[in-house]
Amino acid sequence: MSFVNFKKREVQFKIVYYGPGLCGKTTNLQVIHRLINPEARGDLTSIATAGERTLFFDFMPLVAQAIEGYQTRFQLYTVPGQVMYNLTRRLVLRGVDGVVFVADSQWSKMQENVESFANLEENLQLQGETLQTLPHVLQYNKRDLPDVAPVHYMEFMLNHGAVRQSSFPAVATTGEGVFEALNMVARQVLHKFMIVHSRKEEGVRELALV
Ligand SMILES: Nc1nc2c(ncn2[C@@H]2O[C@H](COP(=O)(O)OP(=O)(O)OP(=O)(O)O)[C@@H](O)[C@H]2O)c(=O)[nH]1
Ligand SMILES: [Mg+2]
Repeated sequence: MSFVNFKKREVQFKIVYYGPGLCGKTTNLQVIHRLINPEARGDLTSIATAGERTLFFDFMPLVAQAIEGYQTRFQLYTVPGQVMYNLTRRLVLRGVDGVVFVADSQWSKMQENVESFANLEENLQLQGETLQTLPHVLQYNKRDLPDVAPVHYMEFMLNHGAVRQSSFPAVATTGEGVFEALNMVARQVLHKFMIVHSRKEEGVRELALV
């Protein structure tokens, strides 16, 4: 949930990377950590098994100048993709402001992508959220592999709602499509925040995007 601290002049948002096991969620955070200016990010914390599967979550804070006079913090999280960790996914999703849904482009993973997307919708509903109002983007990852489905097929499977969401082909290992997806979800999150807060009588009217 977005959080404003007027005293410290700080605004905080939570962005969650969601998707099936091994689709590349942790790799997204790793490449952001590697490529971004170190002054703009904190440490990457990963709670994983020896086999590098996410056990609880990965976490990394980013700092941006997005709202005039305020420090804007984006807290990036990943969920564990393995089906058995659904309770953990629900915990990580609490108070989410925006989602990057990472799909694995390989033909063999299409069913898992669809199931994970349905699982996201179900878990959001349990906390009174819905993808209809929650900022989110799709990332079609692993485009470098040989046996991948065409982007239009993935759109047909995962992006067929009334409103077409932004989607990005990606190769998370190199960073291709990673910042594009993050920038877009961050923009959507900020946009929603400004709309919601400009309606409230909290003295937040002074907030303005940079
Ligand atoms: N070829 C290729 N491999 C990738 C890409 N992105 C991630 N991988 C590899 O896929 C494997 C799984 O990546 P992770 O980032 O750990 O996947 P995850 O979604 O965090 O998996 P869980 O934590 O189990 O949910 C690793 O070996 C990555 O190096 C990509 O774009 N192309
Ligand atoms: Mg992971």
